[in-house]
Amino acid sequence: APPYTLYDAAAPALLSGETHDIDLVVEEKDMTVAKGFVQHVWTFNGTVPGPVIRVKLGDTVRIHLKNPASNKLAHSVDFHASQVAWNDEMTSINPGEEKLYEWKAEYAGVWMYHCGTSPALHHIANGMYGMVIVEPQGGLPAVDHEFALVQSEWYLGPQGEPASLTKAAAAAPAPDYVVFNGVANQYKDTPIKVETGKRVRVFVLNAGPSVDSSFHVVGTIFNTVIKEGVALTADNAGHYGSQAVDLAPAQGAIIEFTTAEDGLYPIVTHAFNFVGRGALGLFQAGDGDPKK
Ligand SMILES: [Cu+2]
Repeated sequence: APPYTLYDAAAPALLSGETHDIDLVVEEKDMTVAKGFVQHVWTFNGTVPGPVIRVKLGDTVRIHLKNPASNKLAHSVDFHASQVAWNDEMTSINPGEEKLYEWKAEYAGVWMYHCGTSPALHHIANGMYGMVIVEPQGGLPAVDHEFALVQSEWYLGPQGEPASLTKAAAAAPAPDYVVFNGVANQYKDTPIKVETGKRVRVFVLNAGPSVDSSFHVVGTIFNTVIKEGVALTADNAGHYGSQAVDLAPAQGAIIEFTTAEDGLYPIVTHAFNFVGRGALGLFQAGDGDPKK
């Protein structure tokens, strides 16, 4: 298997303007999803997850979904940030077709998008998902670092073939890997660098398809958690904090914390059976060495 491609964890900047024309091109391709394992994945714009789309409340988003003739399967897209009829914008298109899916960002938050073509379980399990960030009224306050992390599962099929629908469909799903941004352990191999004592914001989404996340960053306390429209903010009168954020499949959150000293701060789901199966990354504060 070729080496995997690192997925940049930095959150993209807010798109400028009020109307956004965005191409989502479906690409069916090989991808190294963990060291030694290649799957024939289905993607939006060639990556798993697909691109992070960041807009603000009130914006109009015009998604141009394209399914090139070189693909083998029908595909579609479902934006959870939109309010549209399922049998209108979300219908599937065949190879060689394209369609426009226009929606208005009417609610702020961290949202999932995914292919909904039957069996949607397989299209999600094989890579067709991504994150939408809708900034709230007045925008998000400035912080020092912003990242986007999408948790998801891999149910490996044979080398070079799509993920296993049979394994994904098990009543008690047992993924081979649970990963952040598509690849097992990539941020353990290449830690995400932050400055010590600076404010870090992470947009987190659990794309599933089926396993819950308990998102936790070892050695930190979240002083801000905005999850599914419910907000814990750093200025709360009782000075409450949060240690782990439970995200069922398709739920998202904005979390914020600071690192107390130079060192390493593991990124995990505290559903700990998955930490040894790919769900481990690192934030590195400063040079990573607390002793210096
Ligand atoms: Cu699809």
